[in-house]
Amino acid sequence: MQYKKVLTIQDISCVGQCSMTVALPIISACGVETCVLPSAVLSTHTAGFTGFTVRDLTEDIPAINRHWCKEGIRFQAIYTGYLGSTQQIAYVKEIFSTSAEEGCFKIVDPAMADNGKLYPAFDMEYVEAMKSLCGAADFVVPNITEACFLTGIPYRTDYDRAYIDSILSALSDLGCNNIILTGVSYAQGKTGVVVFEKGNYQYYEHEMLPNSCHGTGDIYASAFVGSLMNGKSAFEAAKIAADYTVECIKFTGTLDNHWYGAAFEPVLGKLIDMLK
Ligand code: PXL
Repeated sequence: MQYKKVLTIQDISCVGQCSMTVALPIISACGVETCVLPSAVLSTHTAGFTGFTVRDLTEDIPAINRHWCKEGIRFQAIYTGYLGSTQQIAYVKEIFSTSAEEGCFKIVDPAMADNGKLYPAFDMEYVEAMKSLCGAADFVVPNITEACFLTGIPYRTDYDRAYIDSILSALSDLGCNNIILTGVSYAQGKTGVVVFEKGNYQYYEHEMLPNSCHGTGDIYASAFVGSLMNGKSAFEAAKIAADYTVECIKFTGTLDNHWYGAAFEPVLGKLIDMLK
């Protein structure tokens, strides 16, 4: 039996329960070897902390990939999240072409925006580059804000199915084959995820919790990747990831003053159970 390896490329926020410190434990808990390529090292994430340090690792990426190529290392999935620079997006595309095994799942979470706004580190040049990375992916996992930046469609909080259809169609025009659009809410008190596979629309609706947490996009994408690597269909993986993320947010709501991330660790057992 082949032991599958996932490569995840995103930053290490040393403190903050997001990006690599979420992806590595979650995908590993799903029983899959998780290799990492840190895009940058930050003292904390950038959403709510001030004065954080950043060490950009763009320059290290080509040599790391050259070494992998020399060693004949190939991945069965490559999952990208928050990247440090536009140049890194070009390097990631190179890794897609040199280090992906035949049939490799390429999953791109264009982690760059939320609630109608880009994260502080990004600009429209980055958005442009991200469009091309999404076009090279098998699965993209944007939230509605990210989808709007990628497509140029104005961000709305009040919308209907026609609005979501227009986003899906514009993302497909970018070359996105399979779209997992998160945070789609058609009814009060409910939210959900759209799975748009080669033009086929499916929707999984679940409860919307009163509290929201930073980093849930990373938890969602990581659980999606872990489930996909366990042989789940895109829809099943999207559903498991949604149910797990809800559990994480619920648990975090029981904690005092846990503002910077979601406490995903105590509910990892539930994710493992969902995969059985
Ligand atoms: O969760 C996305 C994310 C990842 N990494 C860093 C961030 C953010 C969101 O703000 O700042 C450094």
